[in-house]
Amino acid sequence: MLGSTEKYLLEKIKTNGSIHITLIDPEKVSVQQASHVAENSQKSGTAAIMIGGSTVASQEHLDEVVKVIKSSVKIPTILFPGNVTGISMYADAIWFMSLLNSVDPYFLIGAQVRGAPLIKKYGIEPISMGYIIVGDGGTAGVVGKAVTVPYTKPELAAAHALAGQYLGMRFIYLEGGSGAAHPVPPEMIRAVKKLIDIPLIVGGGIRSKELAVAAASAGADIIVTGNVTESSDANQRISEIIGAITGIKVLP
Ligand code: 1GP
Repeated sequence: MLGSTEKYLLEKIKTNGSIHITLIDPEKVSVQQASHVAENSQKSGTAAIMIGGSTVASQEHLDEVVKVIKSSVKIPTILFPGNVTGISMYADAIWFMSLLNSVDPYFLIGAQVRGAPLIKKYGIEPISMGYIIVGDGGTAGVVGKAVTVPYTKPELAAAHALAGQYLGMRFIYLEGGSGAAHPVPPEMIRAVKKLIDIPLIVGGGIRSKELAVAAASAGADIIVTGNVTESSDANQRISEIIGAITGIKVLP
């Protein structure tokens, strides 16, 4: 049985084509800034707000950030945890994710075992996702002890993604690393999309509508942007990105 946030995302992809999600890293923002970014992103047409990062400053701050976002916007809040400490009882949903190319069992299944009972207790909707860190991978790659898939090996990324699908995961996330100088290349997105039948999320270094269109046209169903929200012309850039990717549909 699918939860309401997952149904909402699938429905939105079906009707709109590629959709956009705003990522807010609680470590980088004050409670006020978080509310501001969420409100503006909603106005620009973002589908949901993801909250998380590779490291979390304090659980209390995370809770405050999630609470303020929930009270500022109507769109769903989805946790994007780097660890068990990334769980907040105030969120609607959580990417229940496994870092498929980590060499550390903790990031494959250890953290999930610790987090699962909490998620159940808090009534947060888990959305199963296979997370693959590619390219230089940034902080997430180092913290998650990933053997990152080089951009020159799209077929390897695709094999990871298919393995995730066969394990029962319902979304795949290709992560180029927050602030990546070069986002995930279209050839890699295309190779992954060709092999899987589940929605594909792409993020890391997407900061213009051109880059977003390139990713969406190659097969990204969900484009995640984080850093863009910190720029002075954030609203305009997010609106442009959403305007440009809406309606782009690529079949597997
Ligand atoms: C990081 O993919 C996301 O997990 C977003 O990256 O901050 O570079 O947009 P940016």
